[in-house]
Amino acid sequence: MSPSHLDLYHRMLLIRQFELRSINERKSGLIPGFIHACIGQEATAVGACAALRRDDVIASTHRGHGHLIAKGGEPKYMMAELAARSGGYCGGKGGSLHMTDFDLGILGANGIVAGGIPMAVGAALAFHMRHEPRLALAFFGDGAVNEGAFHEGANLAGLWKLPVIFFCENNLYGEGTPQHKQAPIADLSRRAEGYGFPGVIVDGNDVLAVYEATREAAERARAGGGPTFIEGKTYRHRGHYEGDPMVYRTREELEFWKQRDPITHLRYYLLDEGLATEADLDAIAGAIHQELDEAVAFAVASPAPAPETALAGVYGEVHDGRVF
Ligand SMILES: Cc1ncc(C[n+]2csc(CCOP(=O)(O)OP(=O)(O)O)c2C)c(N)n1
Repeated sequence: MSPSHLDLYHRMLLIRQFELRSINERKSGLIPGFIHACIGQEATAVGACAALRRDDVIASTHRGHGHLIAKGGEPKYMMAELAARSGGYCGGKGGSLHMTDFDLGILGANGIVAGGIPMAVGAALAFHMRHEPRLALAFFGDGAVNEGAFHEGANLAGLWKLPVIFFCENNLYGEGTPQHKQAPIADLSRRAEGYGFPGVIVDGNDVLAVYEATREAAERARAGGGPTFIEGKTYRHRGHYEGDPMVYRTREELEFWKQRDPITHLRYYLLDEGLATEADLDAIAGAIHQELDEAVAFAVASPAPAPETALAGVYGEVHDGRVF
């Protein structure tokens, strides 16, 4: 079933506002550590996850807040995790880079560039061997395409026709290095041909186009047709991390992409097509504001992890040769 346009808008705005609030709470001292914001990239996360089923899985990245919210992650547990509080997704021990919720099919954010790709391919291999009609989607950036983990994962997935989608959020930079200084080709989706599966390019700031491309890829994967590489061309509005002086790009370039903001784009589309009124969109913004106030209150009220739990959850428990 197609997602409702208002749901897509709601999720994208929730991601944007969650991150803006997190950035403020980092300044207020509630949140320690790094924040890698995905502001500007909300359409790739939301469009892709809208084409998945609840029991499909995603592997995320260091820029993962959007992926989690798009797959159903709850802001209050995310905010508590960012604040290093015990009520967070990983008990406050992981922070922004290590949020996981297996019940929602979130295999985890990942501090290792391309680190989620082998995990998604492994999950897809498991689904394939168990004849389960599920699939895995790995999100990664343009920089990750130059890592060995991408090539090894893509090769096996192509060879064994695994139900996996390689979703590259090409925001044109790996930290401060522009894409043309890291790879000899402009369209990274061309890499897929070498591994025997299709590569498609999509406007990563158009949530409906992203949804449609991912829906097609998911259909092919579930029908046994194997992987697809989707390259969503997009842009991050903020630095690589909060505090990045951003000396590697011009104000004009940033302005060019802000004119193509995915949320503004969808907002005008909804209003122009008569799919929503200003009042509908204001009501969504109001509900999000309240949800985020509650998320911050939840984080503030949640205690720090108890010292005696420091080693809990570090290792899986092994029973009958299986790790739990
Ligand atoms: C294996 C590895 N190498 C280097 C780093 C340092 N690092 C963190 S993020 C990043 C850039 C990643 O760029 P990209 O994959 O394009 O993702 P984006 O930040 O653009 O979302 C680098 C080099 C790392 N975390 N892991």
